[in-house]
Amino acid sequence: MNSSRFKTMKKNMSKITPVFLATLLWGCGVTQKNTNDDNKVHHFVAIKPGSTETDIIRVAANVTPSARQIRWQELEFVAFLHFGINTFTGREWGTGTEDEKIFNPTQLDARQWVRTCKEAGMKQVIITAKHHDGFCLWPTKLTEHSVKNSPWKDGKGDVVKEVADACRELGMGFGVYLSPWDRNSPVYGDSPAYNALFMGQLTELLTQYGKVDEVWFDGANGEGPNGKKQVYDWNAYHSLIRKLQPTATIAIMGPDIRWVGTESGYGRNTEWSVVPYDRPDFDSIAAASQQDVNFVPQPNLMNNDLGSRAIIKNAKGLMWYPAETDVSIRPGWFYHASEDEDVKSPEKLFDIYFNSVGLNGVLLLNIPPDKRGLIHENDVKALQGFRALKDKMYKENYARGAELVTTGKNVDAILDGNNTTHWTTKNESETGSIIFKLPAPKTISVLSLQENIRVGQRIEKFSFEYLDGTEWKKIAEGTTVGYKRLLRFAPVTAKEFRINIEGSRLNPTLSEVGFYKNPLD
Ligand code: FUL
Repeated sequence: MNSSRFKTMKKNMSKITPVFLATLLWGCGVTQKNTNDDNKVHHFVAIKPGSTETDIIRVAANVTPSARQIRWQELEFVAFLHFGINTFTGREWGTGTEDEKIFNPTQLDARQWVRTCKEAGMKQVIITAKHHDGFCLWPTKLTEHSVKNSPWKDGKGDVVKEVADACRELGMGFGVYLSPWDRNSPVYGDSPAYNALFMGQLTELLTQYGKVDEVWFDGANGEGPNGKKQVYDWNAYHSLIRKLQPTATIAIMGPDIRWVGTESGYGRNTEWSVVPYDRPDFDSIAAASQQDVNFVPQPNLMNNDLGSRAIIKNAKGLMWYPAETDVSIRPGWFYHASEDEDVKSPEKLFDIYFNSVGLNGVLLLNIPPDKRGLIHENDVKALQGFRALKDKMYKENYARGAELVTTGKNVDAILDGNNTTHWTTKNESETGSIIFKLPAPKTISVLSLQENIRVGQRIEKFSFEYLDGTEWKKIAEGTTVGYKRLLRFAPVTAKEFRINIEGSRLNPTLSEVGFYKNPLD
């Protein structure tokens, strides 16, 4: 890990409150029903007592994502929209005592938000329906602290509805962020009463706005040692979501998607989507024949290694729990005019893209609408610049048209544009290679690899070479691939390239391969 990344992790760790940590350590139980077509649960697997390391690796290689996790992973790039009372106070964490009257966007246009996101290449947006300050962006019946008591649209407006409608109109996924920590609610800390209120808020959000594709539960909680102690009923929240919106993914304090562990936009070089899960009552739960399984996510999400052999060899169970990399386009999560000149450049966003989507993650990029209720011109410009870089890079896949020579089988699958078909090795081989003989020499500087995650995540070590005369020379190497791995390197001009899979958990797969030229070379 480079030192600046380490600094970012440390900075973020200092923001993690004890309550957040305790919540993470406690974990979140959920009853999850399998939604895979084949009617077998493969995203939670119990390790039988007495299993050897070889047995565990075999199990790990066969853990696969649920249908909702596959849908989410394929989105690749999702927008976060932090908007609310903080937009009007300049705070990042509101106190909960703000007057509803200060919420007054003058030109709010949710279509502009969603269109901007779509044009940037995003596939889904997540709106902060309620942040820690408790102010609700929809006219909830459950508190007075909402848009209905603001001057915006004479209290008749509903931001959540406008965003949901715009998403439907523009063919984008729609998700809600609902902060469990609520600094306004008088019943926060009276656990049963607040849990009932929270379930009521969830019910409103999940029944009044059509299809909801993601529910994002933040783990942050800034209550100090003398603060209110709310015991969240995660189990009940999760079950309610499964009932009301069965296809929605539940992120962060939930079973489907894990926080990558930083808010920098930079994931791990080795990123496993298969991680351990353990809980004390695991045995009795596993006895439920894996049809309904409670689980607790592996707690130390900021560790550098979550899923290597050294980690999983002691696991009691394994689960598919992929990483989401969240970061803001500005220094803050909410809009502050003072940060208008600090919007991340297209080049920085491109770098983040390689370090999130290109490291087996989904990039959740926050774009905070401003006081007018519009995405600021500077942010729009940065997103357009990013999109242009990405389009330029992906315009031509230089691997297309190559003659392919392999030690494995079904090699044409890697260039068929379909990530559900794949190349693999023969017999039980955990290693293999593919040679690409291009029709003419080409200059490339980016390699894109994809595993077929429907089969699992297996590759542990790979390298990439080019033929220099009669000698193969190494260009790049890596460990995990997962859904997508992008590697950048100094431009190389050659006619023949070779991918070597040097280590894998059972037979490796490759569903798609791309050779590209980085527009920033
Ligand atoms: C954190 C929150 O405290 C921030 O305000 C922001 O919402 C971020 C996405 O998550 O935990």
